[in-house]
Amino acid sequence: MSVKCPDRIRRGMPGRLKALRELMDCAMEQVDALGPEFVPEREKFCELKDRLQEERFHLAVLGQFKRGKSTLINAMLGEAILPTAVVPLTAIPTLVRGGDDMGAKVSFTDGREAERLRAENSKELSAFLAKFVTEAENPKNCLGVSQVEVFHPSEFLTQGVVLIDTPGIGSTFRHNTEATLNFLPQCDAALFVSSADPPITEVEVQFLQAVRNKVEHLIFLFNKADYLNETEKRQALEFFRIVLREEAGFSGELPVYCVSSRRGLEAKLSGDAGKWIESGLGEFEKHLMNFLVQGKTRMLNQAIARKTKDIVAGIKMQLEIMIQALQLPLADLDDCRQSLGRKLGEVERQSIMAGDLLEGDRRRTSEYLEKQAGNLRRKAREHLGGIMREHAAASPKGLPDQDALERAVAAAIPELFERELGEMSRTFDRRVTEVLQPHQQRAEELIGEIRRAAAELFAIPYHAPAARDVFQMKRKPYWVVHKWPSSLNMVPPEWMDKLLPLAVRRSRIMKRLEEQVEALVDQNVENLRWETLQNLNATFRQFTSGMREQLRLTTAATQGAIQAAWEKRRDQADTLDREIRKLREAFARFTEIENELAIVPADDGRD
Ligand SMILES: Nc1nc2c(ncn2[C@@H]2O[C@H](COP(=O)(O)OP(=O)(O)OP(=O)(O)O)[C@@H](O)[C@H]2O)c(=O)[nH]1
Ligand SMILES: [Mg+2]
Repeated sequence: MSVKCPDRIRRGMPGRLKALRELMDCAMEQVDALGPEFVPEREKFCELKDRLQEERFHLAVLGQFKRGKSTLINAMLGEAILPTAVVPLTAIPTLVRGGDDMGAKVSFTDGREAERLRAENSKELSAFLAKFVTEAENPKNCLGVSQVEVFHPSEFLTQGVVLIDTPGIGSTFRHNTEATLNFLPQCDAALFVSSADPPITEVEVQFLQAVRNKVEHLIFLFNKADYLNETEKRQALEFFRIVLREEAGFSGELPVYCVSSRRGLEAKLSGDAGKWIESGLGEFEKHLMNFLVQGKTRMLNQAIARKTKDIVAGIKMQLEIMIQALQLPLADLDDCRQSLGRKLGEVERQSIMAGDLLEGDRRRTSEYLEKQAGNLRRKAREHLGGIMREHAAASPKGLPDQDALERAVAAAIPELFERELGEMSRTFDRRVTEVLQPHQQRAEELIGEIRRAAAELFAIPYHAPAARDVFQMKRKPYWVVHKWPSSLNMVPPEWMDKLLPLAVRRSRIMKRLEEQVEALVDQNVENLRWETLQNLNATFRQFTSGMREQLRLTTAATQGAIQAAWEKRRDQADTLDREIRKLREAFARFTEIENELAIVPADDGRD
């Protein structure tokens, strides 16, 4: 369905448009009317609009087990969807997103087909989820679930927020804490849930110290307020704030909301607005909505408005070229065509050279990865070897208890490699961004050269292309639950072992164990190296094809404008005046759109 262009733009009236979306629809309607030369611009608008539509705000709910994280999400949804219990429960990170219907999708680590459910009601959905996300029904994630997505038509979610329910930290499943820490950089903000029973613990303080550097925006919730009277609430909150400042190292204004998720959920279920306010969640929700509108949405809208403006500037330039070309004598137009053709040939040669330099940088970055993998291998061997030696030293006769050792290694591996995965990804993110930056600049210069050459030939103003976003390393989401190989294949002692002197026996056992640990290290490092290499290559591939496409589009747009004008001159000499008038009108409308884009409201008019 085509959306109509706002009247004031049709009529050329200035005015303040409310929504960026509306402006983009308007620009699309205009390019449609201009004809097939502008199909690539239309596609670019569509792509930006999809991004605007799909961009999601990742809001993680973090905290120690049993603080009420899942109950809080249920209260915000207004239905008991996520399983909650009095024992440590949520074992798999669960993404809750907006959808037309209620349902879920469960993905698995081995790539087998995802299980899906379209639920009739919250009870059915909750029972389905319990089978996969709870420690009770899916102990130690024996079903190999990698991620669970829940879809819900709640108004809050359709605003573009994805709530992420995380496994509680500090439970007996230690690698859950590492996994949670590693996915933090991908969260746009987090809600940290604590409560008075017991008061904030050492584990929470340590966790918060780590979170502080990884998540830019944190909002604190002090849950289960219904257990406390007013005086106790004040005391508990004061204590919580002191710990946040003095132990966890936070400073400045600390947004702490005292809430009762249980009461909030009851209020939503019974439709009691007063009780919802009393639960403290009303005020918290208001704060959150404000924060969302002012934070990410504003940044995203501004970025999209900038890009839209850039496309509009390109369109205007094409229109100017066409207008000029339609007015030039045919012989001059031919000269311009040839000069531009020569310039484009030159830019093409330079872009091939730039491609070779980029390939060199890709190779150097892969070599750097190999070096990193080597360091990690050494580090992991030392760490696990240390555990092995500790066991040997602590056991009678220096012969390690192989079962106990296997358990210790199995516990240490996910912890070590989850942390290293996070470290390695962060190092690579930085490195790849640094390496690609000059290439990006060079590509932009080449695009600028084409535009400048056309502008000079046709004596029209030159519009520099807007700088693109910083290109970043592609990667899989951290919340994918990794399966780190961690079991030692114990070699049973040979009969002759028993006959050997103790020292020889000990040395034989230790050697076998060392070989086993090395094999495990190699296997895990190889997994990590392989995954990072795939991401690295994918990033460079996408960067190269993206830049080539940009150059191709700029070339095609400039040449296309001249070619279209040339053909019109040849075939429709009698209607030239009408054509020029039409193009000038279009030019004026795009100028209007450009002006409106400059004042696009940051909140996209969602209020
Ligand atoms: N009184 C009271 N109990 C609550 C409140 N919020 C949650 N609970 C209870 O606390 C228990 C734990 O709640 P969950 O939502 O499962 O906690 P969680 O943080 O998701 O726990 P894990 O998934 O194990 O990390 C449940 O019995 C809830 O009913 C609250 O505001 N007040
Ligand atoms: Mg939970």
